[in-house]
Amino acid sequence: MDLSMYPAEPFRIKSVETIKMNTREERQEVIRKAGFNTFLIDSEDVYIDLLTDSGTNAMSDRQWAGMMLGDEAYAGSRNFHHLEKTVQELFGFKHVVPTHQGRGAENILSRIAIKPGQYVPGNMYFTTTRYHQESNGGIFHDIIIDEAHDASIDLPFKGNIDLNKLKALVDKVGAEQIAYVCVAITVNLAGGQPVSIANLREVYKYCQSKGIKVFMDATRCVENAYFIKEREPEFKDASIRDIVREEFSYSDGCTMSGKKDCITNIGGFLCVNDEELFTAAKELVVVFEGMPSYGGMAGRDMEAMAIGLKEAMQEEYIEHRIRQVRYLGERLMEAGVPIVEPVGGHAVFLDARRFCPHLTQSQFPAQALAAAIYVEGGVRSMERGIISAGRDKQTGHDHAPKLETVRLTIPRRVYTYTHMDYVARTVIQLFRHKEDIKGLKWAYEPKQLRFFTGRFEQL
Ligand code: PM9
Repeated sequence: MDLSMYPAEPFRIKSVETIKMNTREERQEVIRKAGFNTFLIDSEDVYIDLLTDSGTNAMSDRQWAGMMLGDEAYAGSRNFHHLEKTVQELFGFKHVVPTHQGRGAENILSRIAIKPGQYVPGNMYFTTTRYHQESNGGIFHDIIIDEAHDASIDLPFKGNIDLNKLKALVDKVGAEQIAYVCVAITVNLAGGQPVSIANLREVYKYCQSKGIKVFMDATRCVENAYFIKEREPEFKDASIRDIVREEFSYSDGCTMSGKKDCITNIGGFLCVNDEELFTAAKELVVVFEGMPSYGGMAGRDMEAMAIGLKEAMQEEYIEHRIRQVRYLGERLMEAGVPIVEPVGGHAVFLDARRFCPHLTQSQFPAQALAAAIYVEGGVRSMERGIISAGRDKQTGHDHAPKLETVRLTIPRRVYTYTHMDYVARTVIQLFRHKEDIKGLKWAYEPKQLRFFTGRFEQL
């Protein structure tokens, strides 16, 4: 192992939170009571929590100090102005509409930009994003490159859009039938895979020629920028800040879940350049979120978000972040554990099809694997396969994605390399007796976003 590949933490620890491990027998009882759904386990019963990187970040001393500067006025909070100015400077968009989290921004964008029956092409679906698009009459259309659906293909920019797929859709339905193109940077469900600047450029150029708007899902835009610096020769000497600005120059706006790359625990925003869309967004934000100067966030949260976004642009921070995730992935690969390759930005995705070859997709291998990992070592992960994909809105049939994965998601600045070693040991140990993992069936299936609260029984 080349240790120089894994930089030490670029921070020291000022405040700690004790974690403890329960027994295997206790965990067996916990998972049964949780209906084999890791979302339904109490945090107290988890040793290492890799459910998500969303809102689970450790804030810095500067962010906590900023919390004390919260201006909790109902309207015109100075923290909003700080956030607005920070986002305008770092992202380059004209207007910023705050929301309580990412899906608040997705709701507003979908309502103002989609007419029923229009298509919303995107580089792989995301659960909440597609939900809002579909509930506003949109039709999601996947335009990611084919390779992104194959866990074992290793490509530098596996999140890229296949321009030919986009062109084929536009030729078939007409440009006026495209609400906008939604480009996620990085692509969560493909494994946190990045999109190159070359791809963003060609997609935007084409969309402009057809009068189609491009909106980015900016949720992990800083992680995407790191991969561009690492893998796109044109940007090897550019700063992360400049690359982030370059990314957004190929779009008309974005939605942002501030709970990821803003290194905070809550918040989000929508950015647009267009004046009419901005007016429409401000009209709707008061219905769903709050005044356009707080959008469901407290003043202190907006302050923490403005500071966190600037911290996320620091080169040492993002290098450690990406390499720590890669460290876990490489420990697993060395032991022959099948994962989605290459390792992406925020998580290591286990390939449940190859991990549990004795289970068919209709026996929910990824859901079963996530439950088994919890029992094995108190590590909480998340299913990202057939359960997360939900049902087709028209036919009611299950979407059956090629990627059937379990996500080990690393919160920002929370765990150390030693924690990653523990997680790797747990998964490797389970891999050695993987035949013991039993399939699952539904006990309760919620109507929407079923993965959050669904319950299962062992077959
Ligand atoms: N992502 C995640 O764990 C939390 C909700 S799903 C378990 O990955 C993208 C790319 C996301 C995302 C949330 C949202 C929604 C939009 N786009 O959770 O509403 O990864 O802030 O953001 C989660 P909010």
